[in-house]
Amino acid sequence: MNRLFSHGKAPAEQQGESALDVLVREHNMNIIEEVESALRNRRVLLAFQPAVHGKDMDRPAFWEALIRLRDSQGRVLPAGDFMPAVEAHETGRAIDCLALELGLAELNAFPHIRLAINMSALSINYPRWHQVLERGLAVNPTIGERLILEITESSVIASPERMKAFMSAQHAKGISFALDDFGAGYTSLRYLKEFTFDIMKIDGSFVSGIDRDGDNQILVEALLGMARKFDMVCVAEKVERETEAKVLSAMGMDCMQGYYFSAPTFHPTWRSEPIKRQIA
Ligand code: G
Ligand code: MN
Repeated sequence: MNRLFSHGKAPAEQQGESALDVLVREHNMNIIEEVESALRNRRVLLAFQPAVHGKDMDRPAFWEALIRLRDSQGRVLPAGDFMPAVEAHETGRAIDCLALELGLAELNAFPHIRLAINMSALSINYPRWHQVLERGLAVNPTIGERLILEITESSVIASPERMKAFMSAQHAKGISFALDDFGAGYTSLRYLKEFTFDIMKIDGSFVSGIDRDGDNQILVEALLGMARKFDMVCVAEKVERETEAKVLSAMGMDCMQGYYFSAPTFHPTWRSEPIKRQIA
């Protein structure tokens, strides 16, 4: 029975938690249980979305692997539905490990693709994540240079020194780094200076309506200029319309990703198409 509707106050409420706090906490606990059950039963899969070349939009430069869970009813849950509830917990680390394991297996099975795999900066201190990576790299020496690790700027901050050491160790193996959802956080600009990201992914909120929104045009041009200055490949996220794609391409955007080109798919082209289309 839901404690909110039981008689008397729930113990947590007596400790100063509001009814809303209790509701949120219980909702998150349900999500964590759902995620743990999906992990135990390996109801976990990757969806793939291409980031295409800005000047040759039919050609994917790389693909982003996006983790999805199937819940107990068989429904597919996108990462945004469960990651915020689990990111800071052990369960978040388990998800990062599984996403990496599945992505490395895909890179091994298909030697002509490049994949970007999302991870939380919290996983850089997690020994099992490193084990998964080392095992994957040992199988096939070309994997490192075809692997991109995407880190959301909001998760980078915790320990900059460790982050820098981690990045330089992975760079030595040929791995690249993408700064995800750039511009959406608070301390973005510091990251460009402090860390050596290879790719800047401009947050979708700056891309939306760029064909009509003069402010977004100015902001994206400025971000692109910063990417150039710091020698980063620049990717516009969440491109949804042809008119947006044209403006971005004319600006000189390196790569574009979004529903206009393809929604994330469980049936990526490399599993069915001839090899020559898969090469970036
Ligand atoms: O934080 P990150 O950029 O990794 O999030 C990617 C998420 O954005 C995925 O869940 C994906 O399904 C979603 N997404 C991808 N392309 C688009 C798009 O064009 N529009 C919107 N609204 N969401 C998108
Ligand atoms: Mn991402």
